[in-house]
Amino acid sequence: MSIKVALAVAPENALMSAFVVFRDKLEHSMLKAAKLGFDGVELALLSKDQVDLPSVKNLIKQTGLEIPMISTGQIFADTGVNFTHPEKEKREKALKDFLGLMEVASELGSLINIGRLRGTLNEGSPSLDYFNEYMGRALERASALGVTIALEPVNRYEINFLNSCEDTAEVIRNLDSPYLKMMPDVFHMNIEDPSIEGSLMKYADLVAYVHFADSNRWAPGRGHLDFLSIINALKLSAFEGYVSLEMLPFPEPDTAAAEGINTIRKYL
Ligand code: LER
Ligand code: MN
Repeated sequence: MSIKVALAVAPENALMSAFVVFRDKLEHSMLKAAKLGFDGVELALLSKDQVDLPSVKNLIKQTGLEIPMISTGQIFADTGVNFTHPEKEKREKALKDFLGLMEVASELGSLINIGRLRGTLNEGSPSLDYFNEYMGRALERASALGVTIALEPVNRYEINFLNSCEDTAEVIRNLDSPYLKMMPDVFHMNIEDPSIEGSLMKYADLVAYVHFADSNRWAPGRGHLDFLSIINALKLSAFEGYVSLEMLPFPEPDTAAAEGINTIRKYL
């Protein structure tokens, strides 16, 4: 497998905080993505009840697309539950919903991400212990199901820990599980990392999946990130996997998707 390209999509009732290009019936999104030349779609989900597995499997057959990633930020965005929440009930709810989506990932052969769902570190609370406990429980299930969790560094304006690839790599190495990898997002890296290309190469052994958006979170080509150089760094580090366009649907979804894939394909 070389480098493949996915598009982030969500069901039509998805929250506005989902950074997806198509917010539509999965069938419509997948048919459009296939026509534009994507290899897969990343599904942003809130709960496993949103997915009718037999019909998704049919769509995979019909379109030839893969579903390489189930993203889980909406679990947090919907009700604020997360792995470090001071209330146990909210931490348990975050884990329960996450494990439900992990079953979907297992059925579809997808990775699953943890971004905002990890929560924040709160002074005077054992939030780091909570994080380690809930990550440990998530990883136990991941190993039983054979699903890889991709931990995403997210910039400081959205979350207060694991902002850079360096921080995230250290935590991944400490948790020491073959089912835990990293999902760098070049939008966040542009804020947090000393060098996007440098980090992609330095942590190549951990990188399982990469989010692409330009510096302004519009389609690659609309901002000032150098995607030729970023893609060359991935190639130099022998990256094999998906880069996924997780970006704002501007100026409107069809244009964003088409521009994004055209820019990326030119450099691949
Ligand atoms: C999610 O993948 C992401 O990149 C976050 O910025 C969402 O807050
Ligand atoms: Mn992202």
